[in-house]
Amino acid sequence: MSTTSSPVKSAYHVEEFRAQFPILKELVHGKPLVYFDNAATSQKPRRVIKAESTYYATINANVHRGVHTLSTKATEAQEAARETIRKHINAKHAHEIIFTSGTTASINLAATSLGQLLLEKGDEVVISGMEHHSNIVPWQLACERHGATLKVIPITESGEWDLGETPGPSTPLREARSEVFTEKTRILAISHVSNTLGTINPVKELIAQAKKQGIITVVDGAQAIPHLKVDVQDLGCDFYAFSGHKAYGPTGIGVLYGREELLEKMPPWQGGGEMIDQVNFEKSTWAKLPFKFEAGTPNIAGIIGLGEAISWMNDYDLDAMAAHELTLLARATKELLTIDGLRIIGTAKEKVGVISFVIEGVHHYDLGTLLDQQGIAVRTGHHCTQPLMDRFGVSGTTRASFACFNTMAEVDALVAATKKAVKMLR
Ligand code: 7TS
Repeated sequence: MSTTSSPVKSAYHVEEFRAQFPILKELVHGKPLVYFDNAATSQKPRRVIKAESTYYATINANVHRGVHTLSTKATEAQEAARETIRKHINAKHAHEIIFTSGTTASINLAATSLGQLLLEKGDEVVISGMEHHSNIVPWQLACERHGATLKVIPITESGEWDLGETPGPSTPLREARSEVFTEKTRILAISHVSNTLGTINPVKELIAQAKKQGIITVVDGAQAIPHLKVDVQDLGCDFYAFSGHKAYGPTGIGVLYGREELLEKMPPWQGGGEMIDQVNFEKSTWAKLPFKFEAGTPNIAGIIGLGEAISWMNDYDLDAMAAHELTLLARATKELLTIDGLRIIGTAKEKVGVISFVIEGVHHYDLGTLLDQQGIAVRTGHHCTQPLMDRFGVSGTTRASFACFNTMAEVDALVAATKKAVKMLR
């Protein structure tokens, strides 16, 4: 379903991006929409919207089930999307790409199935203190089921993993890491990029350390896929989870990449149609990968839409998009800090275009409501990271998260509207 639109790889023209997002023409409270809630869900370019509607209008049929023409076409379109995604994250095999309903489902699949395969009483699962609830609760449940313990990497004041020293190419992670991993550690589950802080974590280094000890690694890539070029083989992770809807794709579709060798060993997590080889009342056997983990009719339109979103991103330059978002972040950071009593939560050196802040004497909900009245959409609250809020001693933050189509003028509008709101609320 991919189109032949010409790539824009040179200078960054934000208007060229804006023209592709129909929703940006909407007015909110009579004001032009300023959409700064991309970390919750990104907006969708016309090509993605069209790919879904074209699917429904011209080839809608169930996949891998019929011999009729439409079923064959739907199957081919779905499997082409799987290949697009495989290539995008550099997985070795297309059957290592499992379609789920989103990151949450992907991590639940991993936690349930890996838990059953690996965890025994006394074992440990390590996560970090900046995880989204989706990368905490499934592991808690798995630990409860198998008598294992959940351990948490602490977070520094700047919003980075506290591993004893700053990791980097020239400063290899200290062996002090063995405080994080013990001989009982079986699984490491960490986010690539924090949804609340914007921190880009040194996942590759920690994965390398974990691998030395035979620990299985699961990466929550929900916030990385929209901004970073991800190469799962280079990262060395065993699993990588993400959602379509945060990367310009549709809602209700996500991916769990898993290394073939492990997926082969893992038990299915849901039973139903298409995930079986043979069923009889005594015992059933399982379909080959990836279908063993894809019970029931998949979100075919969503898969095709996600494939289109990935193709769309690849027709542009993800690095240029991320660099543009970082210029917006730099301006927002500088200007928001001129507001008396404003504190930024998440000041890591390596960040994507996400800024979370609190303002003395101003509740984030009140600020969010006043910003909305100016047409500015931000997220307020705990961002599904309550333990992280506790770490920073706040009940919630206001978060602006940038995408390729946002402009400097919009950042200035956010800053002006925030200043105005603060005057009203204090
Ligand atoms: N992991 C991270 C890092 C996330 O940011 C999110 C969603 C999830 C997992 C769950 O993804 P889902 O698609 O399955 O819901 N984060 C946010 C957010 O920051 N604001 O709204 C949703």
